[in-house]
Amino acid sequence: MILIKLGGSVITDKSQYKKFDREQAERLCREIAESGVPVIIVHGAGSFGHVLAKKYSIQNGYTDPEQVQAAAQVHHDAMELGMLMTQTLMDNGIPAASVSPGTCFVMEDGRIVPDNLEPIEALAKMGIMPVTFGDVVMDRTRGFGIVSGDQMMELMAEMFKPERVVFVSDIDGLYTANPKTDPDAELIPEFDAGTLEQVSSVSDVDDVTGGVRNKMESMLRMCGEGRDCVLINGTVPGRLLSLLRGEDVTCTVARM
Ligand code: IP8
Repeated sequence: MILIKLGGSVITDKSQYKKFDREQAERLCREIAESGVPVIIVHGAGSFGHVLAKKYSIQNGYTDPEQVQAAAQVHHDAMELGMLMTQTLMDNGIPAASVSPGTCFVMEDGRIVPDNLEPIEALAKMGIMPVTFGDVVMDRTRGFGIVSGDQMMELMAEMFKPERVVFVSDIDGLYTANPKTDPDAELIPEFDAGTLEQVSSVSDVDDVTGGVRNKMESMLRMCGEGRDCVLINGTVPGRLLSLLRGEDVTCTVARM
C-alpha cells in the first residue's frame, strides 16, 4: 500500500480563498485509479484552510472571542474540500469517505493524539478509503488548533504501515534554494537528515503549518526499514502515474 498526500497547492489555487482546482484534482485521482495500486490518501487544505486560519491565528489556539466564528468556518471549509475530494475519487471508481481528524483525534497543548481510531479502521476494513486532511481540531488545553495533512500522514503511516510514502506538491522536489525565485536553484534527488541542515526553506506561500521545511522533517520521520518517502510534482501530467507504476521520475527521495 502507498500512502499519498495530495498537497493543497495542487488541489486548490492557494492565492484565492476556497478555489478548488477541479481539473488537477480530477487528473490526479484518475492517475491513481489507473495505476491500480492500493493507496490511502490524505490531502492538504490549501486555500480552503490557510487563508482564514492565518487571518485569525487559529493555529495558536484560542486567544480572542473573534476567532470562534473563524475556527468554525475553517473547519467547515476544510470539510467542504474533503467532500469535493471524495466525490472526485468516487467518480473514478474509488470508494472513499472523508474523515475529519477531529472524529478520531484530539489535541493536547498543540500535540495531536489518538482518541478513537475505530471510524478509520472500520472504513478501511470495508474497503472504503478513509480520506483525512488538514483541519481545525479541538485542543484540551488551547481550545482549538490546526492539524496539518502532514501530521495526519505520520499518523496514517503508523496505522497502515505503507511500503512507500508520496507527497504530491507543485514543485519537482527539494531544491538548494527557492526554484521560483532563484534560477541557480538545483534539485536535490536524495536527502537525509544531514542534507536537510544545508538547505534553505523553499516555501514561498502563506502556510500556517510551516511549508516545505516542516514537510521535509516529517518525511524523514516517516522513513523506515525499507520505506522511502518521495516528493513529486503533481502539476506535471502523468508523473504520479509513472511513480506509482515504479518508473523513474524526477523527484526528491528522503532516506534514513
Ligand atoms: O494544508 C492545514 O493543512 P495542510 C490545515 O496540510 C488548515 O498544511 C485548516 C489550515
